[in-house]
Amino acid sequence: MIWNENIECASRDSMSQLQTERLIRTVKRVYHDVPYYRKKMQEVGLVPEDIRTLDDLVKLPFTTKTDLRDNYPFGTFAVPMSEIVRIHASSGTTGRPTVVGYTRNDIAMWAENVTRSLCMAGVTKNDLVQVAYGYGLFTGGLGLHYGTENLGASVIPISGGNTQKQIQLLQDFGSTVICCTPSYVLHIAEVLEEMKIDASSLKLRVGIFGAEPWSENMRRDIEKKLKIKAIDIYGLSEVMGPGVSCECTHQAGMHINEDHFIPEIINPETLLPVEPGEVGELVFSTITKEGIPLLRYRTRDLTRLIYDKCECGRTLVRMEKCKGRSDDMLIIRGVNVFPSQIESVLLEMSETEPHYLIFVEREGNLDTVKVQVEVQEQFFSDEIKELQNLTKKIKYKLESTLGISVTVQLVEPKTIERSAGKAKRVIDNRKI
Ligand code: DLL
Repeated sequence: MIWNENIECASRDSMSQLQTERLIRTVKRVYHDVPYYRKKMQEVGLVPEDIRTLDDLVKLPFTTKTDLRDNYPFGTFAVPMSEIVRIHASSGTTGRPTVVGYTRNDIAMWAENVTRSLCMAGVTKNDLVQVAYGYGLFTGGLGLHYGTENLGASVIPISGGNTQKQIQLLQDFGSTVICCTPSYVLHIAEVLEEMKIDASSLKLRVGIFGAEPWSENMRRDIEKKLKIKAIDIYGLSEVMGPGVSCECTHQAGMHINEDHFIPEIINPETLLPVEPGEVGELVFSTITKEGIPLLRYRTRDLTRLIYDKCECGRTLVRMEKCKGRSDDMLIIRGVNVFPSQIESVLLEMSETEPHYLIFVEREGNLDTVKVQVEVQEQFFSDEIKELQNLTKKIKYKLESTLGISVTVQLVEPKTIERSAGKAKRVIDNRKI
């Protein structure tokens, strides 16, 4: 089902017209209402009247996470606090979190976008949706919650963690949809196996997974273990939360809700737009948000845009599964390495589990990478020679994919810490 056909299947011309009108309005608003934006525009000699078409977007300065942090907590809000009905904040591994505020209209707009996403994933009002993203300052739980209610499906607001309880509700309530991080659902699958519960005895049919990068190989693994369709959902708190884009059942890229968010892809070094279809950093301008509108926000996520019409009939532009983040990219002895490449290799192996850690150290002037990965129970034999052979095999595959040398350490199943939210997979101990 398509939730809002007029928009989701609009012609490129009418979408561009709508985006242009909304962009012009947003630029005027922020110039007048947010001193931060006025100052930034004045610095490059821009007035709102300079922005007349979508092509003028590139004239606007970028906004970064640092800009939001410098104006912590509410400095970039565009409305008085009396209009703000909800506040969320991004986890932020270091320093201050990024704070976002929503007006009543923003909450309704967010719910609409998540409802569209659920419909893309094939969820209907007859579904029971177990929301296992964290509820709280993180946008995952409440974002999926409002979208599910708006669709008219039944929401089970269990939040993240408490895996035994998750499984009990999957069994007793017969949840048909689960929403959580891909790493957490793999943990649920693992506990199901330990409890000797056959996944096909559950009613689960769809999973809506996001909030962290995950590879195609991980998708296949989840689909096989849980016998469900695994759908990728994307979003970030600064721009709204989950539902900025989502895959449809064709699983061929995530449709961006372009009537609210204009995407651009730039080269993160030159900051210039890339050629259409090329990979680069995703940048969003919000064109309907009231609480905290963002102009040209640099997400740091790397992807590319697909403009062809999708088989589902939607014309909304699609973004490919995120390749990683420009700031997650590891530079190891001058070579660019993405954690997602390592994940892909590990998940192709039949002997390993999808649980791994990447350690980066600096010894003298040399960077070293160690990949720690769990081995499946049946392969974790006491025969040292076999384990040595497996280590060699993984090392060879990783090295030929990445073009750098790595050390591989096999560990026993279930020794790497599991997370109920976003998994932390890279431990970079270099002091640079
Ligand atoms: O993670 C919002 C969200 C919640 C999205 C639930 C999907 C599902 P933040 O905590 O602000 O917001 O983190 C945003 O997470 O810039 C990406 O780097 C990453 N991310 C989110 N979704 C995906 C995805 C939420 N599907 C940051 N694939 C983003 C890859 C993702 N990375």
